[in-house]
Amino acid sequence: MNENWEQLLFPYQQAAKEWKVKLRGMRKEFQVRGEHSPIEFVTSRIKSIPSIEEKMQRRHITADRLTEDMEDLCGLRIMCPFLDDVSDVVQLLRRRNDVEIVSERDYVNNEKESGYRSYHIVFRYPLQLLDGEREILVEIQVRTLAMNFWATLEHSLNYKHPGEFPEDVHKRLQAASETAFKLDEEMSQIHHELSTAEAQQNQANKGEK
Ligand code: 0O2
Ligand code: 0O2
Repeated sequence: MNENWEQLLFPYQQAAKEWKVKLRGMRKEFQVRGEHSPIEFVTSRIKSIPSIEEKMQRRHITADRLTEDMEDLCGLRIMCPFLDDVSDVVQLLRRRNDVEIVSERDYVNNEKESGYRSYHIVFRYPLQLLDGEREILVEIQVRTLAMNFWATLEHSLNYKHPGEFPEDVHKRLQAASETAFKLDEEMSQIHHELSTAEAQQNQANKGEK
């Protein structure tokens, strides 16, 4: 990697590492409390240099505005087991005092034309560097396992066949996204029913004592 890129991207690499620890820590905390964790697993990536250059051109972002205008240099992804968990994770992030939320995009309820669903949050994070504190932008995408399944495969199909999909493929991918969403709704409903039944059982057991 060119030295300039390495220096520019270092804080984002560091932030990604710190946030992986924080988010995986949240999952662990639910586990030690014996509670359902709305976080199944967490991944991260630093935006690749070709992808940064492509976006700078497409969005007319100049080099001096790069770190302010490109909000996803540091990206994390939280995969949730159930649909309801997505909003729970968003609430958990909103409540934290180590982030200042800049923007939120709800592609879960407002899916993209492609069929893509996820909840995107961009926030400012005060990173501690040798010269002191620096606020950098971090993007977190929150999605269910089914949304992740669809987005990962759609992305790899797009990668192998760059450009626009043929119209019939586009429609089939939209339909596949709808099927994945129905699966999410059904699994969430089952989870809700089982949790309610368990809570009622616990209540009844308490009454017997
Ligand atoms: P664990 O204990 O499985 O959570 P690293 O920083 O080394 O931990 P790395 O190499 O940067 O992680 O990779 P990345 O892409 O950030 O995250 C990969 C993590 O996501 C790995 O966790 C994978 O096990 C996990 N992962 C990827 N796909 C799935 C999946 O479908 N289901 C589950 N449950 N996990 C998945 P680790 O690092 O092994 O830690
Ligand atoms: P990378 O760097 O390859 O990981 P833009 O980034 O300009 O395309 P914008 O408005 O800045 O778009 O952000 P948006 O659309 O809210 O989020 C962009 C990111 O969301 C993408 O990053 C994907 O991770 C994901 N995404 C958005 N739309 C789709 C889609 O139709 N299919 C899939 N699979 N993922 C999508 P990049 O561009 O891949 O970044």
